[in-house]
Amino acid sequence: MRTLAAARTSAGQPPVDLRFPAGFQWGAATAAYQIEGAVRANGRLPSIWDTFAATPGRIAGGHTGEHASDHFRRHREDVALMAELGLSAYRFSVAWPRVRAAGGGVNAAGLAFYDRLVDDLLAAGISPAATLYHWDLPQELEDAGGWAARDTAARYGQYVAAVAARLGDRVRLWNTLNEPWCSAFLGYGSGVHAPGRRDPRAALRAAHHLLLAHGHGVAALRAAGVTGQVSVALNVGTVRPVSDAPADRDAARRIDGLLNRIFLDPLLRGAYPADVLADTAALSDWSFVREGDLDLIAAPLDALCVNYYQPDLVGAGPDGHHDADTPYPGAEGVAFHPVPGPVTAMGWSVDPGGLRDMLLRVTRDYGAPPLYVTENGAAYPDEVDADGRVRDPERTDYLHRHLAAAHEALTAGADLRGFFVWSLLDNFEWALGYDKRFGLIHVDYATQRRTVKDSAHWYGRTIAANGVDRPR
Ligand code: IFM
Repeated sequence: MRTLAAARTSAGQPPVDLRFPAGFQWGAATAAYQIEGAVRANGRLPSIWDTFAATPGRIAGGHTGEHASDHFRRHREDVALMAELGLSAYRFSVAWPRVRAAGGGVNAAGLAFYDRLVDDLLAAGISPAATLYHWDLPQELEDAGGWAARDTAARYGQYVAAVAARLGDRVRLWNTLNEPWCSAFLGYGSGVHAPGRRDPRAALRAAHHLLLAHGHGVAALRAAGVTGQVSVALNVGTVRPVSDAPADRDAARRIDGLLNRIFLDPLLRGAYPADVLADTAALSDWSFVREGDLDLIAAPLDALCVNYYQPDLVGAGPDGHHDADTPYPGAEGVAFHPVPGPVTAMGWSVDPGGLRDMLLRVTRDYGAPPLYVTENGAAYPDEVDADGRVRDPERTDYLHRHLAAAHEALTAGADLRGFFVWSLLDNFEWALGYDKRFGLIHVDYATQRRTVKDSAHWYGRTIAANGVDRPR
């Protein structure tokens, strides 16, 4: 039986059970270092990921971003593919190392690439969504202390001002940062991401300085009078205790604090959560937070962007449990449990309910800001079949179920404005190299040939219908 939503089908759209609101943004997302390649073009500076990838043993297969998906050279072809799928928005990141001139200042030739990209997107009827920092810190700034140093936040503000001056009239959605949790805790805590430091104290400083950078970035965007919405993209997650035992519930509280509230509270409430400060007191007195920082960090946003892949199931570790590799500072005693059910090629659990719960939690606890899901998707070992098709039914099913979960959240009150699939193209999956394929579009890295996967055709039909049927 069809629902009311389907009965209200607007002219020209096929009937579906779960229709999204008019004007809903249907997008796909990428990040500069993961797709662009051309790491030396037009005076681009080395980034921490160039350095990290060049360090033996850091990246699976010794892969690097040197060529990636060659998007720097093929961006016109890629925009044409986006238009073919009917995307209404495209989320890309601006590479700070392309825009910064050595020693400081602006590299106009590097910035010009994004200027062309934005114009090409608009000409194709696609709304540009720009992320200003997706993990590629210029190496010279890491050499000066990286995100553990306060000055990096101020340098970031200057960089944002330069980008805003050039693109501010055309970008429709701005993300100051992508997933500062990863930059701080994988980059400076567990060290599995660039710059590869393993220092929980530095990780906490980095988290604060990234938030401070966000504050400077928002101020620079506002000062430039940008016309698009100003936001930040967080990898907010649903954290569940493995049992109702007080120790397991406390472990879930601790991880929720260090994954979600450590960013959401300062951004949306202007204060760090007291329990997070207490949990990390043995590592830091947080004296790096200076007067005025939290006012800057909590400047009003136009939207909140959230990236979701899987929930976490946690509990108190057994006596003596000490996870020296944890990215979470001060949570060495917490044990992470596998979530029952299917997993993707990343080993990540497929749990759409976690997306619904996260969207509703943010809505309930943080005053219902307009929301975008700026990343959701799955890696599977896709291959091009002899007939030239990429059959990836698992990805279609994954996206279908997550879109249905997002719709459930919408119906229950989340102000969701758009959904971006991660990722447009197969790309460089950071420390895991090129073997994990997240793309809607398959990339043959030897030839750089693009093949639109079956899931992308499905996504195109979803966009045309502005919704999906209820998954069976
Ligand atoms: O590839 C990454 C992306 O850069 C940030 N969010 C998660 C994706 C999958 O790991």
